[in-house]
Amino acid sequence: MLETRTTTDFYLLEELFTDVQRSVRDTVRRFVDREVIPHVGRWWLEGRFPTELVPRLGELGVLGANLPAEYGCAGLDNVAYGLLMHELERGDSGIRSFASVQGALVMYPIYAYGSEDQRRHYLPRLARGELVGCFGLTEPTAGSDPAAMNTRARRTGRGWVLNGTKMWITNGSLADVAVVWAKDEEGQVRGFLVTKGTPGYSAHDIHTKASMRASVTSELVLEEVEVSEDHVLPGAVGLGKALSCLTQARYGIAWGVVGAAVACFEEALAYAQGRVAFGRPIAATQLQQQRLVDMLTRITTSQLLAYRLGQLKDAGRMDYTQVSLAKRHNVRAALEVAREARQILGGYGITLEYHCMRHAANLESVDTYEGTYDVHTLILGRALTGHDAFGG
Ligand code: TGC
Ligand code: FAD
Repeated sequence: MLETRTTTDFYLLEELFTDVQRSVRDTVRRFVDREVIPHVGRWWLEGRFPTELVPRLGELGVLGANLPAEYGCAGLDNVAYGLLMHELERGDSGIRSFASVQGALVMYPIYAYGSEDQRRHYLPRLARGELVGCFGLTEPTAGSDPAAMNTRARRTGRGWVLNGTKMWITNGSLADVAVVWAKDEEGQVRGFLVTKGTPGYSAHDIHTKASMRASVTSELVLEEVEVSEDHVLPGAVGLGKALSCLTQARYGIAWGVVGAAVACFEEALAYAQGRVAFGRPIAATQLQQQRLVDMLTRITTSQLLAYRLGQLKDAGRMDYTQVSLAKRHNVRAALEVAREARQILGGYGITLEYHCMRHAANLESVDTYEGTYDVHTLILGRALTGHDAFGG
């Protein structure tokens, strides 16, 4: 019989990883085993994101880990970055979301579209976890179609005035700095940095979530918020710039969700071996073996997609439709694995003493955010056929 770790590395990807990639993965794995997994069920039940972990995430170098060392980041390659996302989400999707938002949706746009002063000011502090960021694109009436946003930016003699509402914003009320997307008077989308305490800016948490409970999700309200010219991201002009940040976050998600799936699979396999029904372990029944084989197939397929995507990203050859395919496939595969694991655990599977139900509930959000399964279908459909089916 195969060892569990080997089982979840069925195609021996371990052999392809460099020493640095393995070492990064193992460091984050130990952290998650010791500091996340023993407590996360309680945080989830309490509906609390563990802010005490933020400095630890900074020390570990996971925040903006694939951005350059000259800005205080770890400067990792994208496979190492993917492996650490995998480990964080093996703990909980909410912990991975915190790191995804901070790195891919806040640090990346400052790095890619900010001024040199903005980079030097924000990136080292965000990397250390001294500052927290959030990313405000979605609105109450514009999620899948961000081009329909209503948030407006009006130019004044001294800078800009922002008005609007953003919805479902991860880290919203925790954030010291929000990357806010708004349309200017010509209808051009632009990115702004709004700092906590700016008059007219407030964040209100959403408390009724039955998913992503160990994560802060907020509404942002902007009422006549004045920002000076040095709070504008000079290169962030056009919707494509906002969408390019999503590509970075979706890349991390394609890796991360495999970690959640592995956690569920390992739990289900161990449970099936020990649980006896009708005088034999349920692992000895054909039905449960089929479930386990389907789960392993989904995990292995997802691992291969993520790894190859990482190679393409490191080679500068990844395009956003490839990211859509991996995000769409891997999240749905992980969700199916979590649901199957929950079935194998029977009644015990619905409790927070086990992990699969929490992962399944979280993955419902992951399937929706960063482009729903449907939206990625339409992105890929358009790329394949040349026909834009978003409106039809
Ligand atoms: P469209 O014409 O497709 O695009 C406008 C311009 O942008 C380019 N582009 C991209 N560039 C880089 N990365 C991408 N992913 C890109 N997608 C498009 C595109 O080539 C075009 O460039 P140009 O030069 O021709 O102008 O614009 P559209 O309005 O038709 O867009 C449709 C659609 C569906 C593709 C897009 O709006 C979309 O992806 N919608 C989903 C929205 C979404 O994912 N929101 C996520 C919000 S953030 C979040 O959920 C955080 S969750 C927490 C966590 O991450 O952990
Ligand atoms: P809608 O766009 O209203 O979609 C509703 C349904 O209609 C979906 O099934 C969708 O697939 C379908 N649909 C939409 N368009 C079409 C079409 N053309 N054809 C067929 N079907 C269609 N956003 C941020 O900006 N920053 C964040 O940090 C952030 N964090 C989030 C955290 C959580 C926990 C959640 C749940 C969401 C978060 N979001 C964030 C928002 C997220 O990106 C949106 O929820 C997502 O993009 C979908 O938008 P929507 O909820 O408005 O759904």
